[in-house]
Amino acid sequence: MARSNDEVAALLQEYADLLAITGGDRFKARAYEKAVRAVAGYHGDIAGLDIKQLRAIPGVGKSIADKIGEYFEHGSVQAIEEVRARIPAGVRQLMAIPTLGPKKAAQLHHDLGISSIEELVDAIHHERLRDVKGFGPKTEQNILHGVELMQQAGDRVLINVAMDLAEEIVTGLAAVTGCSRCTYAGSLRRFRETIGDIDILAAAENPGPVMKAFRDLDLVGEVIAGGEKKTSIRTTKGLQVDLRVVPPQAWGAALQYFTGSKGHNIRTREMAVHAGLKLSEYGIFDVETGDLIVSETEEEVYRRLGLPWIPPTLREDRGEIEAAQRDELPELVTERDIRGDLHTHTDLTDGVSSLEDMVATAAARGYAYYAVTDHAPNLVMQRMSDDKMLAQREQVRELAARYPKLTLLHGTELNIDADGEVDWGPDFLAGFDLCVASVHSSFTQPREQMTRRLVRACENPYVNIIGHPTARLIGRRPPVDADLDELFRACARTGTALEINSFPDRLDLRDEHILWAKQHGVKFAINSDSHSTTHLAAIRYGVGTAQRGWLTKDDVINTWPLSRLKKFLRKGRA
Ligand code: DGT
Ligand code: CA
Ligand code: CA
Ligand code: ZN
Repeated sequence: MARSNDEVAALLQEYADLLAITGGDRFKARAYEKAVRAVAGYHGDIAGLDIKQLRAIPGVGKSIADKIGEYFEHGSVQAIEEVRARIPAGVRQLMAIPTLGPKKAAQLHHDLGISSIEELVDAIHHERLRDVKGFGPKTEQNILHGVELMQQAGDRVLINVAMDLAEEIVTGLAAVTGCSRCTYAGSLRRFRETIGDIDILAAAENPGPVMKAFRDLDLVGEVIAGGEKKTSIRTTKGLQVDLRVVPPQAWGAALQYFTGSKGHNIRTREMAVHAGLKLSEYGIFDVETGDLIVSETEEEVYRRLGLPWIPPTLREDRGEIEAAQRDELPELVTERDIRGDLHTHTDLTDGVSSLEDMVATAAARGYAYYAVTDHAPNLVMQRMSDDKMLAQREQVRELAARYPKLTLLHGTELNIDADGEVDWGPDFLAGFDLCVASVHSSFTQPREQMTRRLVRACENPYVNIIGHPTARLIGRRPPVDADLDELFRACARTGTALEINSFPDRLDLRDEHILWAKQHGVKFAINSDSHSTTHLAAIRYGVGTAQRGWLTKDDVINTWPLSRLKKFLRKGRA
């Protein structure tokens, strides 16, 4: 996913929101929203395109292409600056509250003169919102929750944003003469779902040239602190990046230290102390003599503590030290183990790539199987019909002939309605190779109803996978409230897999829930939920999340050979 695509998509989204609140025409705002998806999902880097090539992107018309061109040329777009200037900064802050949205923010500003988050919270506490049309006690709770979500997310960024940046930096620094190793550490190496800052580690006898190259990177907005061994910068987008340069012989100890987590490191340091050793970022030392014992590789560091090497995704002090001591660390699922993707979309619904392109990308990834699962009709805006679905099935069957090594599965993503029913009855459902079923509406149902709803979906013999089970959007929508114990039991009992949705703003199920579900004997599917050919590669984030949930290959149905998978998909069907 190219960074400039994301930047432009964010800019267009902001414009669409601004248009919505300034009462601009709705049609225009919609057009911008469509362009947002097209640009975000575009298969190449749009920074290299001229106006004509930009216009060739479906959903990008002349005026949008011109604005994108203007952005690349001048770094800003006048039309957007103008609407921005018409809206007070405080109101723009309100717009960002996920559960409020641009229109309601504008309404509150207009009717009550609210122009900051503090004023909004205050107004809610004084029940002043209730006099405004369309606001009631429930909306108030929702808004407060949104404010909370926003504050929790703080300045952390989604993992893909940090990863794209980190990989760019690592590539740049690794090319510097004298740099013998370079990698990212910290929460990113542990694949946490959000990242506070990026930690980069490099090895060089002489740190100077690496430090200089770092400060000179294009993405540097400001240097926060610079020293001989450590430099911290803030990128032009506001994310902090710390670089440490260590001598090559201290690489292992430094990598272990800066990978963290803090909790894990406290445990390893205690273990060292008990053994009469001292563990620091420079190595393991004998306390009495002060002699350096080991430091060059992480394996050596762990071995000296009497432990096997512990994968970074487990280093959260959640029992990994004890498991390592017993030599019972799980053999974690890896990206190479994934044989196929079981939840993907095409431009027949809200995807931006054609069926042909999606399948070609899957084949190029070396997948053994691949499921096309476009949205079912109850998600009305996707305009699906029985006929369209059947026609797509024909297309899928025809396309299959071109890919002898890839088995194409025809599926759908059903909508679990408020009562736990799905879009079609058994006769039509029986025609699919597999069905994902997800919650796409009534997100705020009370716990009991939500639990019953999800359990009923599991009991449907045609539902194979519960898609993005908690429906959360990181920093934007809270998870649904359900009794997860009951859901996990239902999954295990009925042979329904839980999805680990790899989309970086979902990562749903999340790590802790995965660990918990695994204890119930639940199986999982790590899916990309791709809406573009560029999204298939995001499966790495799902795999990282699965690792954080201690999953092995056997826990994940889309690592299985096709024959075993097919048996699982038959579920309770007649
Ligand atoms: P983040 O940046 O909030 O996403 O999380 P981390 O884990 O990347 O935390 P960060 O950047 O503050 O530090 C990177 C690693 O360096 C951390 O995981 C462990 C190590 N570290 C940093 N400060 C300390 C400390 O005060 N004590 C210990 N034991 N380790 C530290
Ligand atoms: Ca960090
Ligand atoms: Ca840091
Ligand atoms: Zn979905």
